[in-house]
Amino acid sequence: MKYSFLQSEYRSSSPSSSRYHIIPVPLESTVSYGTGTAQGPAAVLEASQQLEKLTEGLGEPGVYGIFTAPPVDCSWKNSPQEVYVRTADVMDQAVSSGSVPILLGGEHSITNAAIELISRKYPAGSVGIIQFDAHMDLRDSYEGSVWSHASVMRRAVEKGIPLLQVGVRNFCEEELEARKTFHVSYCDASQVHRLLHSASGFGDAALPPKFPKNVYITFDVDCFDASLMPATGTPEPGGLFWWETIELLKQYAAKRHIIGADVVELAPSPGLHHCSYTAAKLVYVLMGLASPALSRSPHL
Ligand SMILES: [Mn+2]
Repeated sequence: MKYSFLQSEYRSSSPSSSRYHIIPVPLESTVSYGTGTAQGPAAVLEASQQLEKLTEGLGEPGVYGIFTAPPVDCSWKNSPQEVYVRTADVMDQAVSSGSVPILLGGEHSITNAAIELISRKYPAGSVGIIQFDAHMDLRDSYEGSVWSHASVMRRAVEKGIPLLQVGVRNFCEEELEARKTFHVSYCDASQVHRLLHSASGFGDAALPPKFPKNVYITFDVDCFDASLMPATGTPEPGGLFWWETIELLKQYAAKRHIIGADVVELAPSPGLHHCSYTAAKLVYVLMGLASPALSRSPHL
């Protein structure tokens, strides 16, 4: 890739001395509507050059070191699962060196790598996934593939990983059923909208008290309202805007420990460079939320 994350402000530090490992995964094999998500990682890295060192309320995440890994080889022979395992290996290295892996997609199926990592590396039930998405992605399979972006969260819940979905507003009957079967928690987009205008605010934002202490955040950019994020394969109206997204992320981060994250499904579009920048800024906010508490100076 031409750029590393925020290289305009920080010299790329070594993997072992970097708290954050940015891992580009330009996979695009099962997308069903608009295309272009293979260009997502490069667009986020380029847009990150426009960020400032500080991010409001979260201090300066970059001082903890950012390492941008080479892009994961997204070719495969028999199954895209080969790509997920390869990606999980890279994430595993990051976690083993005490770093937080952050994947840049690529299509949402790359979260299968995080599912593999969680199953491989952590005791059963000790990590939950918080999914920001317009869709549930809970189909058993889609267009003949169990590795589809539309099935990725089904793979997670089948493995017993607790799931909280945020921002959903388009789904099918099979997915509603799966939500019940697998006891999925949720704060759908309509609910976010109602809470936003209620006197009590977001409260616990549907985070169950028993939800694991460690969380992995997967953020499909189509969770954002289509007007803020048109550069994605399946844009949906009625989505989240910036501040409520940040507020919800902060609520969850205050109560849980973030072990890793991904930002997926950006399909950069000429003339819509604000979308790439929005995704880059979100990545930097996620770093800030995964920072040690001491870095969160109230003055910044
Ligand atoms: Mn998705």
